[in-house]
Amino acid sequence: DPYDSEPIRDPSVQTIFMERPYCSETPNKALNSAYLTSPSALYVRNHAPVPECAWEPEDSTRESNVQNHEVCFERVQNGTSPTLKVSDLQSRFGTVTVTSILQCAGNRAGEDIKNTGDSGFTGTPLERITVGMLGNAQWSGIRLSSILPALYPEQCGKAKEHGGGEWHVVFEGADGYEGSTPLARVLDPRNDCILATHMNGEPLSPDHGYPMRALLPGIAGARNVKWLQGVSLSKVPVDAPWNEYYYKNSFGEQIQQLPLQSIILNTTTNSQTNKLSVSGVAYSGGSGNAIARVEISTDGGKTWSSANIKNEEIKKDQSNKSFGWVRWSANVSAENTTEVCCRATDSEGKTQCEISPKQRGYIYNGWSKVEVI
Ligand code: MTE
Ligand code: MO
Repeated sequence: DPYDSEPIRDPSVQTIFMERPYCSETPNKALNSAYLTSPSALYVRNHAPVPECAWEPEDSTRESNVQNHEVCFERVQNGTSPTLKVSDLQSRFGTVTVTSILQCAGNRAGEDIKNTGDSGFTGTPLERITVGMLGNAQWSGIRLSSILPALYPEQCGKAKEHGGGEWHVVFEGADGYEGSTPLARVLDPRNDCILATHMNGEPLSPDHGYPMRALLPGIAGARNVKWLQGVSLSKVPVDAPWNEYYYKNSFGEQIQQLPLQSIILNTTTNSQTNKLSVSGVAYSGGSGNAIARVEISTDGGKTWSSANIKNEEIKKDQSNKSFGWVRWSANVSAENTTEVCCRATDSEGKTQCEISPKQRGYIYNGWSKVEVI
C-alpha cells in the first residue's frame, strides 16, 4: 500500500476533504487567531503519497537530515548535473527568512461555483473548499536569485537582458510531482523566491515538503514544489499534468501569480451594542504591493466603510515587496444586517470586483460575502 507511511494527522486541527491523496483546509479559527499559521493547522494539498524522503523524521536527526538532503541541478554551465547538499548551498549562498502566504489556486472553489457556475471541482470532494486552502508563515531557506546565476550564468544573463521571456525553472518533487515558473520571476531578488527548509523556525513537516521545498511568494501553491529533489531550466513550461492540464487558466496558461485577495474569517454580533465585529485577512498576491485599504459593506456594495488594518504586522523583510497578509477588523451596525462583504485595494489602486471572471475554477477573488444570522 503506497499510503502505508503517511504522517499521523489530527482531524481536529484541519478540515479534511480527501485522505488519499491527503487534502485539507485550514479552519477559519486557526487562520484568524494568529499572524503566523501553525504548521499543524496549515492546509495540505498532496497529489500522491508522501514520499520516502519525508517519512518519520526522528526529532534528534531532523535538522541533520535537512543539512544532508541533496538536490540535483541538471545541466549546469559546464554540462554536468551536480547533486548539492543543503549544507553546501547554505554555506555558499547563505540563508534568509521571508514572510509569505501560501495559497492553493483552488482556494474559494465553492464560492466560484456558487457565483460563476460549475467548474472542474463540481461533483468532487474539493467543491467543499471554502476559504482555508491558505496560510501565512515565515519561511527560511536559500535564495534562488543567488543559486541560479551561479549555476546557470548564461541563461540567467540572457533572462536579465531580454526580460527573461524564454526560460522556466522546473522543480521536481520526490513524489514525481513537477511544476515550473518563469525564470525572470524567480531571478528577481525582490520576489524572495527561496528553496525553503524551515517554516516558522522549525524544519518543514512531512506534509509541507520536508526536507526542502520551493517557496515562491505570491505564486500559486501548485508551483511551490515539495520534497524537492531536482531543479532544471527549460525553454518551455514543464510537461507534467499539474502544469499542462491542472492549474491552468482560461487562456491555457499556467497559473502563476495569485490575485489581490481579502477574506472574511469571522463575524460576531454583540447584542448589547447592536454592533457586528468583522475580521479577516488581505494580501496583494503576485504583485507584492502593500494593502492600501480593506472596506466593508452591509448593503451589498452600495456603501463601504474602512476596516482597521493591524499595522504592527505589516512586516517588511529583506525586500520592498510584501507577500505576507495583513489582518484587519471592523465594527459595523448590526441593525438590519443580513450579509456583510469585504474588498481590498492595493497601493496601485487595484480593487477586487464583486465576482471575478471564471478561470476554470481557480484563483477566485470576488468580494468575500458572509451571511449574518
Ligand atoms: N509538491 C509536490 N511534490 N507534490 C504535490 O502534490 N502540491 C502542490 C504544491 N507542491 C504538491 C507540491 C499544491 S497544488 C499546493 S497548493 C501546495 O504544494 C500545497 O502546499 P502544502 O501542502 O504545504 O500546503
Ligand atoms: Mo494547489
